[in-house]
Amino acid sequence: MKPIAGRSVTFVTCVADLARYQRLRLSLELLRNGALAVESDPVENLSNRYTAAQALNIGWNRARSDIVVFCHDDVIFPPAWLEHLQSMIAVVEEAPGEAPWAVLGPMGRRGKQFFGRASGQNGAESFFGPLPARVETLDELCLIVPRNLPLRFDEGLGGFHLYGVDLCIQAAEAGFSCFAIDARCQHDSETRHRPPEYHAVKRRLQRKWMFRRRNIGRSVGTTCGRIRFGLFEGWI
Ligand SMILES: [Mn+2]
Repeated sequence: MKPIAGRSVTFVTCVADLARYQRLRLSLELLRNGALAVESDPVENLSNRYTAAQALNIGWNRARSDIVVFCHDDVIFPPAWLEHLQSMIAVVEEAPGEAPWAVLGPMGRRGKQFFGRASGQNGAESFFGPLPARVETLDELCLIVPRNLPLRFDEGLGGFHLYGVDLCIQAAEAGFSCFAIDARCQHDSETRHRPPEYHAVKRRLQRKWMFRRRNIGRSVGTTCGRIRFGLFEGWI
């Protein structure tokens, strides 16, 4: 890969709410981008015609940058975010003995432990270090990938949940690493409850990985809870 300072970045967002997206867009315009070339590529989804995976794959497939950042439309980036990203990528790529990275994000989980840094609606910051940290899964609020990663979001899962968890599992199965990084963004998520759709997607994810896992264990920790892949887990 090129030195991080010379890489370009595209921000891809599945836009379900224009007011939220305007705030995100403003934060992207205010990013101090140094040597990085930055562009924003919203995928309009006001009428819900796409699932999250479909919308984000549209952006991934039309991106031409070195790095793609996928984020919720209710995320706001602080002005120095790209500088944090740049220094975290440098640390991850210089770490000895690690598999190449596939997915990075500001919040993730390994086993029972959270790793990352983010702030919520009230501005309260969560920090779980040390960072960067290798994780099993990352939260969908923000996912960072090399554009030429030979993977895509699984459009068979449907809905708007767990597509990042699935991408992290795909990455592990393909021999890549995923890391939580110290690159805080603000997530103005309104709800913490899991809608019925979450459980339907979770069952599809469990069925998908029940028998075809080689590198991941019998369960993964996610920022929404533990997902087990044992026989019958997908049906209960
Ligand atoms: Mn959100």
